[in-house]
Amino acid sequence: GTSPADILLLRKMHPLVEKALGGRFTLHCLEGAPDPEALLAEVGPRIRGLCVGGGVDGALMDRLPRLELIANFGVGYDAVDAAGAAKRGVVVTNTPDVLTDEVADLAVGLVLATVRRLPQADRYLREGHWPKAPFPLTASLRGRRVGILGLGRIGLAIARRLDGFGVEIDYHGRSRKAGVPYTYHDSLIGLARAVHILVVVAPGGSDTKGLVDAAVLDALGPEGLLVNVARGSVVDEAALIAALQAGTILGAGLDVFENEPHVPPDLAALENTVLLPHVGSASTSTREAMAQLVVDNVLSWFEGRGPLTPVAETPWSPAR
Ligand code: 8YV
Repeated sequence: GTSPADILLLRKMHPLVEKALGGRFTLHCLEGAPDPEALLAEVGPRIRGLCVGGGVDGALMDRLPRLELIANFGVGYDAVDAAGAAKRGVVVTNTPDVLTDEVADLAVGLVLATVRRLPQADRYLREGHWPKAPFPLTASLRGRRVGILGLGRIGLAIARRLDGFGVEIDYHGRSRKAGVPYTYHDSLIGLARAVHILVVVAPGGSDTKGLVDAAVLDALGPEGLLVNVARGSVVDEAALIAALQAGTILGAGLDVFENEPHVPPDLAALENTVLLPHVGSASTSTREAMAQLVVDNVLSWFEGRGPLTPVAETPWSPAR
């Protein structure tokens, strides 16, 4: 007997989200609205659910006094003020697990592409250099140690894949993980000193901002490679550019950047970088699974069954 809840989309999302929710809820989308500000003023007071793939701050939440749920499209939710949401009694959900293997695959691909310079070799061939001279010899994964910053779900999936490549694996994070066969370092500098390739998979946000700084890159050393599939904010991008230019490290493979979709021209001008436009989870099937999990969280919440995948800041136990 009650009227369908009003749900707000800040941006156009995966079509599956609108398709699946459209029949059961009253959907509003700010992106593409003739006057987004007027739309927000009009529907804000009625909105009970928010589907997002980007930033939500306290100022926006204050304009949505009946808000109950923020469903984030993506496992990383550093752009959502989850603590502020918790203070307001708003539940935040993300999309863990469904993208773990996809992102881990991409990370391993990026490691190999960076070590063996696969995109550079492809460009070399296309530009017609091969008949003149063979492609210059590259670094190797053989006999290397790989360090993982952030041994969470995705970090562990990357480590398991790399096991098959016969490399030693070390890691650093806030805590030592029980039951894993990898070497723990209680400092990032210590990890960087011990390994040749550092893979960043730590969550973004204020806790990890600029963690990979000039000193860490220095510790990684002139044979070192940095691979980042997490958030650009975890790496001090200016320090990275300086290190790449100076040869402090050998190269970098980056799927994420500080100010996406803008990539510093200095990074693109470097020959020892492999740069991807944030495609870790960007396969048709995985994006569909992420969209479905956004939908399922919204349905579960508004059918009174609670959130399926609440984030850590959201105080929620299934028993409640
Ligand atoms: C993005 C991601 O969510 O899941 C994450 O944390 O970084 C990606 O999957 C994706 O770009 C959709 O916005």
